[in-house]
Amino acid sequence: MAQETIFSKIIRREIPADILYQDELVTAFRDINPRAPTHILIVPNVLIPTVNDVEAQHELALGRLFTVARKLAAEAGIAEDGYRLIMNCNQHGGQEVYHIHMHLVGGKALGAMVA
Ligand code: IU
Repeated sequence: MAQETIFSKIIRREIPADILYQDELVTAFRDINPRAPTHILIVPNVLIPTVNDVEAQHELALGRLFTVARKLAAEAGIAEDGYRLIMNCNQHGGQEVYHIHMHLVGGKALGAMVA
């Protein structure tokens, strides 16, 4: 059984977070340490520690990350200018919280990828 992180407590609303969206599959909240004017985390409600742990049964929730990202980008007014979606995996990927999450980052020119 994977170890829960603080994100599970946010999803269950046991600790405060600026939650922008929640449904039966995913939760989106503002990153506590924003790296851009818009920095939102979109997470599956079920605990999946890393992308290496993704299985076919997760496809619905992981697909929902994208439809919610699209909706929140539009609501933030950054859809047309553009934004970046990021998922970090393990140590070399810079992952700090082991409950997979999509970063929605925008509101300024981010420049070319990568790293
Ligand atoms: P990473 O992809 O695991 O490196 O990103 C973790 C993010 O979670 C990072 O941007 C943190 O600022 C953010 N975060 C948060 O928003 N709230 C928290 O309670 C914790 C981390 I812990």
